[in-house]
Amino acid sequence: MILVGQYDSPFVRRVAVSLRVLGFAYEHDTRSVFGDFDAMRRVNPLGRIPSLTLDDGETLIDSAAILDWLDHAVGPERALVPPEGVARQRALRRMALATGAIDKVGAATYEQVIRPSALRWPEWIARCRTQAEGAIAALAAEAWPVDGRIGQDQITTTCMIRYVRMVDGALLAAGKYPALDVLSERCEAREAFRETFPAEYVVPRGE
Ligand SMILES: N[C@@H](CCC(=O)N[C@@H](CS)C(=O)NCC(=O)O)C(=O)O
Repeated sequence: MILVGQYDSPFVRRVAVSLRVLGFAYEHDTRSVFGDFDAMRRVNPLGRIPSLTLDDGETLIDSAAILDWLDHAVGPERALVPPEGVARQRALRRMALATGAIDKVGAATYEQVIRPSALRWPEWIARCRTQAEGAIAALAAEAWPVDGRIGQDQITTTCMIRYVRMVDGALLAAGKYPALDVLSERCEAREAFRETFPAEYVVPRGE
């Protein structure tokens, strides 16, 4: 399998961590979704990451679809999202909050970092950050497990935390949400997270 996309994308990273936790081997294609845009569009018509090219040559796009494929491949006993009931609803809600926070912080970051400064829209940035703050506070109020098997809700939320800390640290300063600090420290200590840890956020910068 070939995973396309760099680990500073939390969507790529949650797939990479899940592949490792579930014991799948993969090659890593680290071409940039910005610098190698035309090549990326040949992999995924949307020109986005992540993509996962399977051994039979088929390419899956969108992290949620890739994670769904992985869960089905390993079966309900090992799946990272519980197969049914309240546990599944809870996990899906947490994942929606975490991916929603990534979307909103991402939108604000593209506006603040990539877009030329003369074209930036402060009210839009503030709105996106408010939405992200709501999701992050809701995740901080969840009762996170302190041991046991790791699930996709913990993987996705930990990837979200690292991403937000790289691009907009004030939203998730250490100590602001102690429950998220504990979750992040516990997960980031695992091999699958250490081996995919993004040191910095690499995108073209607007003037
Ligand atoms: N819903 C998609 C979102 C993927 C996404 O937003 N990827 C970003 C990187 S974090 C990207 O490709 N950005 C480039 C662009 O959209 O132009 C998923 O879960 O895979």
